[in-house]
Amino acid sequence: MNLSELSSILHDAAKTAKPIAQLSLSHPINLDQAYEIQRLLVQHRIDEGHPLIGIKMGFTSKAKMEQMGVDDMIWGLLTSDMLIEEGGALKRNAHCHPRAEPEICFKTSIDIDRELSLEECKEAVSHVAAAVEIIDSRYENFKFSLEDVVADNCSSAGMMIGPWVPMKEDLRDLKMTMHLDDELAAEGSSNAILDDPWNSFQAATRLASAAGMMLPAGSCVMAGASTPASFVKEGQKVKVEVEGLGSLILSVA
Ligand code: OOG
Ligand code: MG
Repeated sequence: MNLSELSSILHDAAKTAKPIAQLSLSHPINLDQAYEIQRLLVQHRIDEGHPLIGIKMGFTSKAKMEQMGVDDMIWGLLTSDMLIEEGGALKRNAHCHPRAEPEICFKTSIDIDRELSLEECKEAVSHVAAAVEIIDSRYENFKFSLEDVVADNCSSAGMMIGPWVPMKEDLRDLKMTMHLDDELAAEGSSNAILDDPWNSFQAATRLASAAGMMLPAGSCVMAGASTPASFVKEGQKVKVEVEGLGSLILSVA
């Protein structure tokens, strides 16, 4: 099977919410091939009328790497159909086994086509926000190798972004929590994200530009979760709060 066929299999798994066996078990792929599958996979969504709205970083915290048994940072592509507007709900049945995680999202203010310095990053962002990311591995039992998860667009499935607040130069030491209904499901510090979420944004400029991508002004960049993710159930409310940035609530329908 070629890379395009593998991307179609992953796309169908996402559309039908039916998980598949890990690709790497039957098709040994390297990381470059995995990113090519990811690109082809996302092209299906774009062709179906859902343009790119940004990128996401993954495994930028030890907590996430340990939970998923991988050892490197990854990045994926976000399309418009993944965005759940405020007041909207995640449809549980449209996904295989969705998990939620608390995140910080950046909004860019200029076109970015090269790796920026940390100082330049702060001039390239207009707003930041608390966010919930919904990840939904298209692999059975949410188990994968690094190549598998990259090919699967880093499990990207949905996101809700809280109220945008003007860019903050200091995003260190912010408490991040996630409640499922009234229960505390995850608690961490923004420092868990590569010591400083700005390092994640900088890594995003490096990885995207190295792949030849131009990130247009107004794009979203998700920094990656600081805590392990939690499975969500129909009827639940997911509340994420990031100290100094605010909070948001996502309903699961
Ligand atoms: C991969 C997605 C990782 C993050 O924030 O680290 C990610 C997964 O855990 O399935 O989104
Ligand atoms: Mg994430």
